[in-house]
Amino acid sequence: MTTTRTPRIELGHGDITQMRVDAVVNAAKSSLLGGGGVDGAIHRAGGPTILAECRELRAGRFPDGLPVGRAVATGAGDLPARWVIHTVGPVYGHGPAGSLADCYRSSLAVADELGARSVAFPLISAGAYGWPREDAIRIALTTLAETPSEVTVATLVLFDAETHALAERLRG
Ligand code: AR6
Repeated sequence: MTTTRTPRIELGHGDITQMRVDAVVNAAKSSLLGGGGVDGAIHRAGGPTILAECRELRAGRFPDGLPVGRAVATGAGDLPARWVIHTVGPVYGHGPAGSLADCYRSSLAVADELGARSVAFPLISAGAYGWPREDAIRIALTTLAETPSEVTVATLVLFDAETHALAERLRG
């Protein structure tokens, strides 16, 4: 039976790679082969096994890369988490409407497949991909709160103090 439960939302502050959760979400690029921002931080802190698994995914399920709005899991290498869930956010102003919300929904769906109960999310698309922070925060909080999932705690991790304070205000 599909669940009707929704995650409890928490706000976190700082480096997502240090979170003691079952799964950490990566704001990846479609190639899955690493990059800057949170993606670079996850691969640096997690070590080479994450990239090796990403290369396997490219050789197998996703020869053309992971589409925007979709999500896929790997192990988490040396991170405290067990899994990394990679999702590709839309570049602001491009891509189909709703694809940023799709990232949060598909990441929760993958977390359910894994049996992850605690998941930490970065503010997807709000860095290199240019999404305005306030809108990105609203979409993240609304989507996480409304998506049925067996995940009990979804933590939205804001990297800097100003963005964290903005998220606190928007959550009310
Ligand atoms: N922990 C938590 N949040 C972080 C961290 C961290 N260690 N580092 C950055 N952020 P971005 P995007 C925040 O650019 O916009 C990459 O090169 C950051 O302040 O990481 O989805 C990929 O390879 C911002 O609020 O992701 C892709 O090519 C948020 O994470 C592309 O950038 C997202 O910023 C993806 O761009």
